[in-house]
Amino acid sequence: MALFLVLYLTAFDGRPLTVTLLYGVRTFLPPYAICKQIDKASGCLACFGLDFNSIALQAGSKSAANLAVSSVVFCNFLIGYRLFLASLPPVMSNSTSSPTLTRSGGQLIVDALQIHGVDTIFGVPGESYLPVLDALHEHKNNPGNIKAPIRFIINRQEGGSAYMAEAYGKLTGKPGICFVTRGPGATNASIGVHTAYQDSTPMILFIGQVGNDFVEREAFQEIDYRRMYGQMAKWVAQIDRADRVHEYVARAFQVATSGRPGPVVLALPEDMLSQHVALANIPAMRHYSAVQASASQAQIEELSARLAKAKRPVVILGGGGWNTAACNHIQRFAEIQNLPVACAFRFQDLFDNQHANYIGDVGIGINPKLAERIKQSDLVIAIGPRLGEMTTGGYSILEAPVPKQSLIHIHTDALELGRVYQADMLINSGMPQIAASLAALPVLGNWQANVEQARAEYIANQTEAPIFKDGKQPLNLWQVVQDLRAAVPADTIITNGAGNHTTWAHRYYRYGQMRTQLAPTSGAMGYSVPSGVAAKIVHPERTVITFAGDGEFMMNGQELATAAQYGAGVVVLLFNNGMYGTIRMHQEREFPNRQVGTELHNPDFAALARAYGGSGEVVTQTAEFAPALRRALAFSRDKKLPALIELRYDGNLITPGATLDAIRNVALGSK
Ligand SMILES: Cc1ncc(C[n+]2csc(CCOP(=O)(O)OP(=O)(O)O)c2C)c(N)n1
Ligand SMILES: [Mg+2]
Repeated sequence: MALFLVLYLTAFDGRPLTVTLLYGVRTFLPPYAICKQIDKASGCLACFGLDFNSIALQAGSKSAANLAVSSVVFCNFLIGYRLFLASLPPVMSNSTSSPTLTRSGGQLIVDALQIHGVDTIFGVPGESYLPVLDALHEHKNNPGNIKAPIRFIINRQEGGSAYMAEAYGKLTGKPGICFVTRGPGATNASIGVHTAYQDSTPMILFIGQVGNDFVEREAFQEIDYRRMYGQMAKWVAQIDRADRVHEYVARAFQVATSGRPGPVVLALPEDMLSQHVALANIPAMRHYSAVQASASQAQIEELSARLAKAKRPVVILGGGGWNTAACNHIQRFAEIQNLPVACAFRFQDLFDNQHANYIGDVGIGINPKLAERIKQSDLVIAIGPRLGEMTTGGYSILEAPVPKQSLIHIHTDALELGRVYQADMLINSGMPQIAASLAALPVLGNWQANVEQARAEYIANQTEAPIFKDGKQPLNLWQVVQDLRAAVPADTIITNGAGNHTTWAHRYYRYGQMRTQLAPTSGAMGYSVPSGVAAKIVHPERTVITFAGDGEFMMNGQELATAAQYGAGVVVLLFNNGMYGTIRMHQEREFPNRQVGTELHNPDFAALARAYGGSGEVVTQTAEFAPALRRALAFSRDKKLPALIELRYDGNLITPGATLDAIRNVALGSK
């Protein structure tokens, strides 16, 4: 027995492996994957002919009773030995099949995700992060995880993955998680990271990376992600040691969700993912806890005093970091004070569009009356928006850097305050914090007349689009949106990317509660389909409608395969005008009659949707739309597959108010 013990302790890198020798010891150890390790290690010992029980028996060692006693003594020794090991510095090995009681870098990543409550990952696999994939397999097959399984949604292009993760972040307020491979995977994913940055969406992108042994040689697919993502992520880091995985991942969640939410990028060198860390040396980890600032009492009092004096105040909502409670508080604030509320570009769902105090969105194609109202306002209270180019009409509705109006700018990020606008008051606060404070204010005034007039102007701006008024167009897109509004429930999620067709949603649809709109403020094409599919995966019970352009759809239409694979019955309205319409519009305005690079020869979209297993229809007449929509809604609901309706219309109908011909003629007239 003693000989065996010496042999055993010296033949291996001793450490907790000793524990694994006795099958019976399993019961003394914590549950989770450790038992698997024990089984694995025991199996390994058996391979070496060192299975304790069998050796003992083969050696004819006394009786079974003696064996049991020896086992208990041995066991006590091992527990003490293990405590001793816990006091040693980390032990790491690069072996992928370490027989010690360890976790690999890949396993630690998945452990960390589980601790932080991740339920869904979007990604495209790569050989650069195989240990993570294997850890996901282990996780999936661990009976202890049945209540909290992590779904790995496999995409068809990393742009789709990153967009889906971004959409997940928007929908849930939790970081969207995306895994991609090095070089090509990372470059494909960049569009989603940029979108998350501009849209202030929490997201974490994990990228497989070249091993540290080859780094900086421009090894296969090597990129330095700190430099590549430096400008479009809140934080970019590379985890070089497996024993620091938990520290890095905890910080990633913390950074992605605190202050102004945004994307974090973590690179995972291959060798780190295969390193094993002794269990005793894995640091403990707590669930992240997002941190937001709050306005001081003095600031709330000053804001109140300014509001009480204002004659024509306007509230503009926008930015990241909102939740339903914050939206409800702002609604309460607006009702108590009777204030007009507008929403920034593509943040239209922060305030119920049906509410009497909602007066429209401040973005591309803004209602001119609303633009004028903001210009003439004597107090703009901007709660959350960055006040970027799109929300300020190119820094004209609010002149930069010192606006004519009195401005109170409230933002989650101290660095955003005063970046462009030198406001009268700058308040650094999270949205839930400021919203709760504002909802608790006593009545400071009543701007009922302003609200009623502004609301009337909003509604007037939603009546039939001028280009359809003559009734000559076979397919009236304004009527399409009216039919859509009538057919879908208030919690329907509407998604879109970029292009002129998005105006039909932004201007004529009425968004309901928070997170009924998924649209990139970054103006990125290709977002419509992945965000729609992600929305349906996150909320299978809700209706999801995607507004896609014929150009825009083709950038990530392949994700309909993902929709089919995961039973995501999204309904796609495909606006086919045979061109990159927005660019053509700008072309005619700037260089009339000199069209180049904007014409599209399209595939049969309906047949394409059917090829993915979905349904596909073409609509060319207004009256065809409502029944086609009913069929699409029923198909997507019953079959849990995507349904596509191609809206084929005259490309001349470029905006609700002007045709391409009209834009060209104006441009020619001014030349
Ligand atoms: C990824 C990306 N590439 C290019 C652009 C520039 N861009 C903006 S809108 C647009 C055309 C969109 O065409 P389509 O989807 O057909 O919509 P339409 O304007 O015709 O309604 C282009 C090319 C962009 N915003 N994003
Ligand atoms: Mg188009």
